[in-house]
Amino acid sequence: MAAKTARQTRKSKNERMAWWREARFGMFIHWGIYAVPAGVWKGNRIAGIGEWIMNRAKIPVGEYEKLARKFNPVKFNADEWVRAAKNAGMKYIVITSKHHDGFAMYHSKCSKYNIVDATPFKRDPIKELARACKKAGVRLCFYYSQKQDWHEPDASGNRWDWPDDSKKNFDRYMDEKGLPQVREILTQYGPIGLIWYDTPQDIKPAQTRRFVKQVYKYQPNCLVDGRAGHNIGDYRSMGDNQIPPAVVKGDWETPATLNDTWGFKSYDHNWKSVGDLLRLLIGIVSKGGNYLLNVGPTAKGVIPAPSVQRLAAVGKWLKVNGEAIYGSKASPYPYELGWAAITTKPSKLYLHVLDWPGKEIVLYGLKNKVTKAYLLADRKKALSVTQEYDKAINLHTLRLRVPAKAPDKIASVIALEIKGAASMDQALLQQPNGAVILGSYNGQIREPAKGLKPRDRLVRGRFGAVENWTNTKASLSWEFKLAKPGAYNVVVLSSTDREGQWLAGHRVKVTVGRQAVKGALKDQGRTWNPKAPTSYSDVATKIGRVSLAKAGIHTVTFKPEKLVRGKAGELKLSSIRLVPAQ
Ligand code: JFZ
Repeated sequence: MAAKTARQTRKSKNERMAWWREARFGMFIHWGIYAVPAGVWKGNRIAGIGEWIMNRAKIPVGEYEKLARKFNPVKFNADEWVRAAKNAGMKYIVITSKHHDGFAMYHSKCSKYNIVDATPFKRDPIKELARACKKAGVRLCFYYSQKQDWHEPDASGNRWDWPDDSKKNFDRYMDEKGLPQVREILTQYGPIGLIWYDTPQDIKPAQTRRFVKQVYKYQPNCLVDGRAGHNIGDYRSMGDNQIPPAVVKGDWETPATLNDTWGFKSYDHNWKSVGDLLRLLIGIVSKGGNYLLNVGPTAKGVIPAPSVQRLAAVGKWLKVNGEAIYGSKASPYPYELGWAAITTKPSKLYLHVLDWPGKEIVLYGLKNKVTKAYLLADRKKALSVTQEYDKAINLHTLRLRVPAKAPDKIASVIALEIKGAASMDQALLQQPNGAVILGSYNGQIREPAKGLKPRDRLVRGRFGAVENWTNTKASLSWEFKLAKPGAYNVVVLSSTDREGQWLAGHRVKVTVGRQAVKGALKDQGRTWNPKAPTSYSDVATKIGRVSLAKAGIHTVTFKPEKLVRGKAGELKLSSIRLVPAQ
């Protein structure tokens, strides 16, 4: 009567989520027999993510199966893998127990297509990993591809071997392989932190419910991710490498790559820098999420050295600054500051300074009294604090005396002890460095109520840009609070598409109060958009200069005047920036 016992011992949602909310940072491991071809099939480099090679190259099951015989990860060492995670400061590991290729990376009793029965390795690495995790105090979790299984005629995804969808009986697949395997991974390896289902595709609600119930039946306190399907699950999974532009309420997680693939590819060396990784971690946590960062071990069982090195550097930073990450909650600002990011705990605010201004740090908008301030890298030394309030423009200003040189090249964290829960000015504030960042995601869309076809309406894109500018009738506008009157350059940032392509020539108009500037978009420099996968960049165009005589609230409106058409797609507006013209 497992189900009955389960119901009796199930904790509340908050209790079940507690470890995960504390953890904030986990290791994803994509490991399978796709690491043998490692992105190359019959001498050709196959584009796309490595674990999809069977699908991308349309490899028949009979041929792909032979890879198992070549899979012999003799260098696999569970303790080393767990040490890499631990050194990085990661608190949980999510490993692919079975990916879309259908190959079980553990000893499955209901399918011979598994690492113990089908490879010369013959060991069960998951058993070894479970033991190593237990020893090190890291939570073990499993990825399981519930809907796609390219090895099975009744599951989804393999149309090159089995093109006729009408012959597929997914319930039969579930009963014979899907559900029994989920039972196995929940009963063979001790307590499991969470099950990471993926790509639900056209799964039916009843089928998703069966997969989710199967988890709770065997481990009532195990969590289920948000990709089980039909919004069932314990937390939300963002798209791959997708970071929301601002705080998102509720529990969520971003799965992310260290280079441009999940499963190992021999020729993908596009590693994110330690700085990028730390900014991503801080960015995600400051918006309320967890960061699940991937490694793709080789067919020999080794996590690539460039991954291990970068992870160790992240861990080194966390040793000093972990207090600001683990168990912390989102920023009280409804937008990104750019130069810094904020995380919070009861009566505490952590200011992660990304662009160190030297000597004095200024923060606008905090209404609470600050009772103490110190660097996490130098806790014993109190920083001197002054707080002012400008009644005329309703602006709170906090000043901190700090060392001239940043204690950390990438991110230095200042802890602020405050009275009560953080209370923040919700207006969009100019930043103390003078920058005014008007992100598209919090701009107000204005378009005619009539006369626009539904397909011509603006959309808020996944990475914060406002997209689908097919007409010149729509506009985007913001109100912001200016602290420093003066002259400002108006810069438009627009996004490339996923291939890094960008179209020049759109003529746009930006109105600031009663002043208007106009110009055509041209590429004057690109920066990688950290909210999006590696190939997306923001392209900057300075289109003019305005002069703002008065502090206080101002209105900015962006409107295209003439749109060009081309292969790279329509305009995607990321943000408007006002930059002090020295
Ligand atoms: C899926 C898998 O297909 C992939 O192989 C990898 O395991 C990844 C973590 O998840 O791919 C997805 C799933 C969802 C999105 C993008 C890729 N999404 O929502 O943007």
